[in-house]
Amino acid sequence: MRLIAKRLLFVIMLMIFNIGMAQNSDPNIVIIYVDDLGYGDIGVNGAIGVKTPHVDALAKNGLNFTDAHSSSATCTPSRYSLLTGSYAFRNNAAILEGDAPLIIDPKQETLPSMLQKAGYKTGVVGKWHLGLGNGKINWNTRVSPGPKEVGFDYSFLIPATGDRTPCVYLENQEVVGLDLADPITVSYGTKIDSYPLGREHPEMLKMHTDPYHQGAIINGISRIGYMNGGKDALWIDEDIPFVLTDKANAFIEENKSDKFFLYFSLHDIHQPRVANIKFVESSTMGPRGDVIAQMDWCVGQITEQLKKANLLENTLIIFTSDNGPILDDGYLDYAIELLGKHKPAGPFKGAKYSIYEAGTRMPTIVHWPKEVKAGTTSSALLSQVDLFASLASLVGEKTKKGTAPDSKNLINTWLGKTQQGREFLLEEAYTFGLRKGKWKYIKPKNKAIPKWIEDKFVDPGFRKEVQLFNLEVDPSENNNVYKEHPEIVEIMEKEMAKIFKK
Ligand code: NG6
Ligand code: CA
Repeated sequence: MRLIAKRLLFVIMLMIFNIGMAQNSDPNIVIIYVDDLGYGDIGVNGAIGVKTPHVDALAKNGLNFTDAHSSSATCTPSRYSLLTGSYAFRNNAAILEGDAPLIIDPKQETLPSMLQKAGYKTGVVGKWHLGLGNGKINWNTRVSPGPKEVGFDYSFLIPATGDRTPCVYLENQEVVGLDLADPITVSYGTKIDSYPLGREHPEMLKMHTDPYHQGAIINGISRIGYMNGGKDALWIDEDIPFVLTDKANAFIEENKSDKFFLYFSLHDIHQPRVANIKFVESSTMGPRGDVIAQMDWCVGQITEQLKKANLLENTLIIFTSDNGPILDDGYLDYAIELLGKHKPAGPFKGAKYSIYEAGTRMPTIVHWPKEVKAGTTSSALLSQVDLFASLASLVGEKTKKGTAPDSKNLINTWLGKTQQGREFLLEEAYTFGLRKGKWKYIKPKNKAIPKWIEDKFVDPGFRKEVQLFNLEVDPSENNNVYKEHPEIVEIMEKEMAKIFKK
């Protein structure tokens, strides 16, 4: 009897120990989400005009992917898919103005709320661009719903983009440094009392712009949208990377004894591209290169902070971008003129907004010394939409039925344990692309394209005929072979119909 009791005690102790171990061994998770960074913009992928030693170090000590994709060629849709595991088209997610309502339903499970269930402290620092509130936003009180309501315990946000009003930070959904005697109003479309406008005061501008960015002038830069009030709360563009990095590091410091998930969503290298004086002329490409160097510095700061807290070994860092590179997105910063031999998209065709590969094929590095072999590469076909199900599996969470409908558990691929990626991969732009192995199918344009895109990019990716490319022999999508391979076109169209019907 005593022996049985002893054995039982031993088994119970073993179980307790195991549970403790399992909890302790869950990694911290940090997604470093860069804005508009192209496949070829980092050293390990062949960058010429700028050095990125900190990002390269992540690759050297981790796993670098050559065929990993954001789910869309623009920001809001990619972020929506990342956080919900659902394709953006299912919710008509498109680039949002700075006063748009939140596009994630607070009732639905999200990547951060799933991780909360698994015991993680969750935080978002940086660019949001998923909308806030329910309609008309009052910026002078707590803005809700927002990150908290969709699963982030902590938030420090740039509400939309650097080139859109309001130009203020929100911490836990309240404007930072707001003087209530100087309340904020914001408007898109309807003219309101506003800071001086770019279109009326070009002499006040640091950088000239296209006609779409000639609204409120703040810090010498004119933006999309009107804004009034909130003088004490205005951000200084040149300080944004430092402010965000400090907040991200503070989040790590505060949560170092818990498991945490940090979604560090850098504003760089989105426009307006104005580097801090510390980084001016740190590249040979002018402002666009300088803000890549600045972004690289931020990455170094985060890894340094994790190292200092003794957490680097067991932190899963996923470094990637929301959409492809863009040289001229409205502000005159000589990115085209100063490019030299640097290839922002690497060998791929297209750019931000484009359905060609460069629109969604992202620089993607996974770093987790405890689990991921250093200095490896993977050519597996992967989409960011899969991070939801993959991370759920990693932390042992089941997702509710109907949650993350497009997300596949490919955790072993993300960690380099297999090279087996997706069979099919959807790419969203102003039309749709579908990948299967070496094949890339492009559906003829099916959506109205905003006039400014039509004006600026005569991208044949938007044309009306079917396109099919064999990326193995034609990685830059120059030779349309759809007539030679009707059988592949058929497979692709069938699969696409299935995705749309789901
Ligand atoms: C576009 C802006 C562009 C950029 C983009 C969002 C115009 C003409 N252009 O609407 O400047 O802000 O939105 O970029 O309005 S993204 O990376 O957040 O998708
Ligand atoms: Ca972007």
